[in-house]
Amino acid sequence: MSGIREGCVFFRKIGKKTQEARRIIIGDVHGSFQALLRLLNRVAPDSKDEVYFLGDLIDRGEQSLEVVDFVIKNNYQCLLGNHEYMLLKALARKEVSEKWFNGWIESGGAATLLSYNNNIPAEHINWFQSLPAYLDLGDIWLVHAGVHPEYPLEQQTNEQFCWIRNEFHTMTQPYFKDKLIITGHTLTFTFPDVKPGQLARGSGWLDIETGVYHPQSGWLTALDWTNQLVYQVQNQNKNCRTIPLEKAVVNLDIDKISRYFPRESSSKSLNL
Ligand SMILES: [Mn+2]
Repeated sequence: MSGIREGCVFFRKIGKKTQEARRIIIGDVHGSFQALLRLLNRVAPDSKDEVYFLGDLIDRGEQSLEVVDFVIKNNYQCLLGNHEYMLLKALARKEVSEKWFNGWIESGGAATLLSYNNNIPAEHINWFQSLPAYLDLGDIWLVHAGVHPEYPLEQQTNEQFCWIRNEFHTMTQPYFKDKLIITGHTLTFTFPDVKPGQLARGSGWLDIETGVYHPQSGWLTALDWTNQLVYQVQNQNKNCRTIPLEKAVVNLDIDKISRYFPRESSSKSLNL
């Protein structure tokens, strides 16, 4: 096989060097089942390792059903993303959900309905309903989109945890003193000076959503927090790579992103 493939195996061994159970965090999959299988083949989690998905398993890509089924069957942990949130709102009650239904369909939900042949089983709906908005893992804190910097957690809703962008990304002080917030949701390369495939770090947070579905990127990311390694597969070709976290991440200049994304205009619309 090709050198790239051998390289993948080589790096996998480095990643598995320690005996310690690994904490693996995976960004938004968006129905890209083949890319997910390739990624997990590289990461090769064993039964000791803990695998976490940051939400948005569904929509945009063609195989939402397969992705959800796979995550459920493997008993991996998953957070609620705004796309699962939209699905639940859209399918909740016909009379109140037309706006949500149309919004969801236009945001990639059409591909999900096609994948499910218009019939999402109750088991999957119940599973979506059971997903937590955030997970506290001690030194790291996982959430799909972020938190509002000005409110305590108990005053925030799933809409904030699943959708927030500007207020969160322009924080000048970390939300937690002793925890790094790890998110998906916002495409990293929409921040200034971040290239497709790179991760983005701000004040107390790290965004690993590299946009597997996006024509400008195609990278799907898994972060091995234990070994500080980033595993990535490319959905548009057969490329894959493993990079030390510090080499994969761009530290954002908060003044610069505040100019790109002024706070006061941010909370008015829902960016689906
Ligand atoms: Mn999202």
